[in-house]
Amino acid sequence: MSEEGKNVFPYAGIQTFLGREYRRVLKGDEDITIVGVPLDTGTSYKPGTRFGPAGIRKSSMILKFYSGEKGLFNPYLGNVLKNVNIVDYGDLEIPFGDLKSAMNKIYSGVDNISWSKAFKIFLGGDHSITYPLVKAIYKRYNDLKIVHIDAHLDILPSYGGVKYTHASPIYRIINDVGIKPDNIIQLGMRGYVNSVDSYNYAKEAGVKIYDISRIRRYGLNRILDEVIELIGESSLYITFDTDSLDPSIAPGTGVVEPGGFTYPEASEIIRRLGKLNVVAADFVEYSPELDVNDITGKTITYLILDLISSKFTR
Ligand SMILES: [Mn+2]
Repeated sequence: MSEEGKNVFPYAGIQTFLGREYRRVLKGDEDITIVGVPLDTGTSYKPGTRFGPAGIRKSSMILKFYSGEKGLFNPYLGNVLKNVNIVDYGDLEIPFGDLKSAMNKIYSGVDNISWSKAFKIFLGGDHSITYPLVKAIYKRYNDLKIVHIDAHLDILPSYGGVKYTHASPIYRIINDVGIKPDNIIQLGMRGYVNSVDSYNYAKEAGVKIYDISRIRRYGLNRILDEVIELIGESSLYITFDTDSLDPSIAPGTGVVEPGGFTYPEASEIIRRLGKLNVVAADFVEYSPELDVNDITGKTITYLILDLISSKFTR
């Protein structure tokens, strides 16, 4: 199978998502553009997500060998992503230590490439990046709805006096971007880290909250039927926090919470949402330095594949 000069093996060559082309100047023929957003200045706890995009690329490299024009094969789905043009844009250029400036750079960085109709996947980065990402996407899709998959509500007005943090993206999306709370659906909240004030704020504002206990009590598919009905034909943005997953399959994140989604649960959510009019997604809070044997990176890679294979398999 070896082809001379092509670095076909997964441990060889430059690391990009699935080993696909690194393309800094978009041409307009891309189906999917992968964009890294390396930042951890917004974290309130263990840092390291600035290495997230590189970590996901590294974890995805094992699939390089299988990921050519013929696409990938899955025993259940069959062939997927055949002739789907996936490119890796590399990372947005953003500073560390100056969160306000980082937010502006993320917004303008995405705005600069959003002429391209390609489906965009953003690799975080801590969750503060979702505010400028959504701001840029909303500019092009003003019917945008949000599905937020997370252990945490992320809806604090500020955290210890700091406005732009990974605890606040949903608050910023409502109050600074102007997305109506009832166009935001939250899945998977659990644990003891969420404050009663932020929960009450979200509830009263009209955010649709499906905590993980409710999802399990009523059944994932029944809840998803409801969620899919709420979204309808609208453009959809998915923001996926690594800590929505159970720590046993996702130790590589700063704020772990027991009792999270299993991979089959998260996969089912992502694959069903992938059939809607999803226009962009982010996968945030992956911290490779906290990972074990790339378990978390591999799980996120698979969820990204679940999303794009669901969306692009017709
Ligand atoms: Mn979060």
